[in-house]
Amino acid sequence: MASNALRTGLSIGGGVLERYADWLPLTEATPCITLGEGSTPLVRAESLERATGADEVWLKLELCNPTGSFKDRGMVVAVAKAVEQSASAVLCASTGNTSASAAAYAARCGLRAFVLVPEGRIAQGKLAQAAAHGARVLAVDGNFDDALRLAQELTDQLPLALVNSVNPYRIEGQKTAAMEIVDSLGDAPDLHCIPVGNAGNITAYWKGYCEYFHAEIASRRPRMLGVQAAGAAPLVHGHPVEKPETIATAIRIGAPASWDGAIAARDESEGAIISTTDEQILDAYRMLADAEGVFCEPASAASVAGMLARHGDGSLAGQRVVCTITGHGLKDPERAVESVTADVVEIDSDFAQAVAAIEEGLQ
Ligand code: AN7
Repeated sequence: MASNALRTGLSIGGGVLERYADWLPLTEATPCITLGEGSTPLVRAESLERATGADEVWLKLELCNPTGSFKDRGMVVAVAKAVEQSASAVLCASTGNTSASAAAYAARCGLRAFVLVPEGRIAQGKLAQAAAHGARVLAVDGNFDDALRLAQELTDQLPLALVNSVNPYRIEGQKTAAMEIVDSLGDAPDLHCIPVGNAGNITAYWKGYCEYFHAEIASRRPRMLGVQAAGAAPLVHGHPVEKPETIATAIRIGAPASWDGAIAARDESEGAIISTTDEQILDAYRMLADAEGVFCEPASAASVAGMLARHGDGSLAGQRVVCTITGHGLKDPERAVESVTADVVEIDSDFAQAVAAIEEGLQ
């Protein structure tokens, strides 16, 4: 009884560990930690329905998680297991969101966090999060793939818990997003679009859909459409990319750790992994903000860019589609300022000038 009271007191409604306990590798000794992750909104996107001919397009707003990205679902499980295993510190390599999430959950659990990031190539908001939560940041002179290699070497040698998605607990937690979608819609969609970087998330969604299908909670599984950035599209080319480049820094990854998981998701679902240009990603980024009121980071817009590139001809008629929106636009404020033309009029503190600016704006 006492432990139940403690559990429900951690967050009203419960987080991922509490709500999906039956589907996660928890034991009596796993602490039921939470920052209120999961239970993210699923919202209709009518402009995307018009653009693709789909009956329904839904956006799974993973940017509404506590640290502003989908990473929290997997991180809560990985950090809970690290606590269970008496780790005193966690470590990850990251393009930014994993490090923000690791730093937050470590802070909550009193663990030290070390994060390896490619120097100068992660969005400011993400760096600010790691700093705010007191993580030690190792700014690596190299790209994400170099940082991940180093992270694996370090955790092989030192008593630190590796909380990248090579840690299977991360995938277990992240699969709950697919389960939530089925719980919300009553069944799996026809098509699921998702950005792909290190490929943990597409692997996790596919696992979640498969588990619900085998448990007969879902009557079918979706085709998975993974979307990479053209300059960082190893899974499309079929070989690693040595120098990945894209403005979508979150998915600037040349050698995805969950390579096999992504390929299995693609093939078993009869789906596809495609690439879109940075321009297509930014067009989708602006469209989501402008036409749907959803301000995501560029990498997140890749799912929508990919859907539009493949199905902008109306070929989704009769289908129900879900796109995962993985991270928040506020993570990368410089990108927003650079890539949209802000509608700013400078005026004195003067009624008549304000009215003139408003009247002009209404035209
Ligand atoms: C917003 O934080 O890899 O294919 O180190 O931040 O599971 O890697 C982030 C990846 C998509 C790609 N959207 O997911 C990291 C990191 C956003 C992301 C992805 C990431 P995966």
